[in-house]
Amino acid sequence: MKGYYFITDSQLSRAGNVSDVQQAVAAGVAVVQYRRPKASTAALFAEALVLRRLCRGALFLVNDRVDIALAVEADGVHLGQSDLPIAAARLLLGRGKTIGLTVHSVKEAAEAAAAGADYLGVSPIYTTQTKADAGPPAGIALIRQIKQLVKLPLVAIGGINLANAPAVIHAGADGICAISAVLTQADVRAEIGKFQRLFQ
Ligand code: TZP
Ligand code: MG
Repeated sequence: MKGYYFITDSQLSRAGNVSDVQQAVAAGVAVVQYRRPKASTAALFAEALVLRRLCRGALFLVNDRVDIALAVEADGVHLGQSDLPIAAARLLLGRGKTIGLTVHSVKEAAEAAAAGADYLGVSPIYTTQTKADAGPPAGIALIRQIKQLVKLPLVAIGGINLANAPAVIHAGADGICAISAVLTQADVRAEIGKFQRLFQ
């Protein structure tokens, strides 16, 4: 979970999810999360199968959908607070798979750690237009607070760009995700590279 964490977004993508994931893998990202909340199950499965094959060397996680993750033999899932509980997801996926959970508070972070999450998404750090129901921005203070309490890797998300990313990393984020800041740019691979260099 160290470094830039890639998440797909069909709405913001210029060249499509397949091209974006190819660019992300070429940039050397450690994680690719396939997120496509509005797609049908059939469309999700078909595209996940293609993306899964592209992610050699990168962890391939599916957003929300444990069934799709199992069906394409993904490396794990990223869940939200209203998705399947971690214990149930773990039962289905088994111990070897990665389960991430989005948290919005110190309380949710402590609960996620107790439930056996492998890493936490801390969200949203700043105001975001990319996820309508992301909730109010928590600011980097939440990263610091969770870091003190929980020993899991923390991936920060929400309104992160090249200007504010250094402060997010400094606050203790192990990984950062910036969706619009990367996918609205013409050269996705080059843009990811700029975020990766912040970790060097
Ligand atoms: N989960 C919490 S905020 C968010 C997701 C998927 C969207 C982040 O997008 P951006 O464009 O980096 O603000
Ligand atoms: Mg979700």
